[in-house]
Amino acid sequence: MKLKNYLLDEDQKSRWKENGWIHIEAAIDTRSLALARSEVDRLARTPAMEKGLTHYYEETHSGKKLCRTERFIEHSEQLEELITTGVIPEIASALFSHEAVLFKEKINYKMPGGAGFSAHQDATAYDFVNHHITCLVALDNMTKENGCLIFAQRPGEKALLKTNNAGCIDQKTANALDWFAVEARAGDIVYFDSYTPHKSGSNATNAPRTALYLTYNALQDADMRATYYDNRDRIIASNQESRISTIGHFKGQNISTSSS
Ligand SMILES: O=C(O)CCC(=O)C(=O)O
Repeated sequence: MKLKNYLLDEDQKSRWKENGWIHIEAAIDTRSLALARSEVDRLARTPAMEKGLTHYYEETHSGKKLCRTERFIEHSEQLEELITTGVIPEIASALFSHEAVLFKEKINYKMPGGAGFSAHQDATAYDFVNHHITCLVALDNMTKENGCLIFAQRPGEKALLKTNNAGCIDQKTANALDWFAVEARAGDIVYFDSYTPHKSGSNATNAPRTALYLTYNALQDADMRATYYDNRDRIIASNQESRISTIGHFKGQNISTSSS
């Protein structure tokens, strides 16, 4: 899978340092975008697998819909190549100043009527390593109407904001932040740090808003993907946990999981 050759310029590096996120427009060429979309469609139709492909569903105004698929690189050579080789992990490595390794990968479908996410910092959701960077790959245009990401300024490079019982940013703290929506076009990528506060709205349009979220950590902190997913398996199996994450940031209703 080919990406346009892309290197971070000085302006992007300083915006990353200042804000903890950067938006790179048209990073993925049309052919690769079409291939990624068709692989995502295929994965969405592929049955969940024990210790493998995991699907999560939510109840929407038009019935039960797929909201997330995780742990899929073993089931798509094309997506594995996009996610683990070439420009996407190379930029993550540049942002870490160390070689990056994949921590987890997910597809958020945000179907029509699909729910948004409460204000949170990913650092509260991811165990095992304390610093992650996520690359969002927009497979559809992401707009305010269909629930694009909305960022706020980090309180400090590695500072955590006050949380509520669900592990999300407490309401009063969230209300005091300045939020700005980052709209993106299909083929754009957006990197954000695990300490960057973010949230999103629901999808009020009639079309899905599909995006890949590829989360990396510095390899020098260990390769924890297998451990992370083994732990998720245990949580899901032990208490029928139906949250899509270790924190309760997803606002969807009647969440259900199928991993086997
Ligand atoms: O896809 C979205 O709208 C936001 C996703 C998000 O913040 C997350 O999955 O942690």
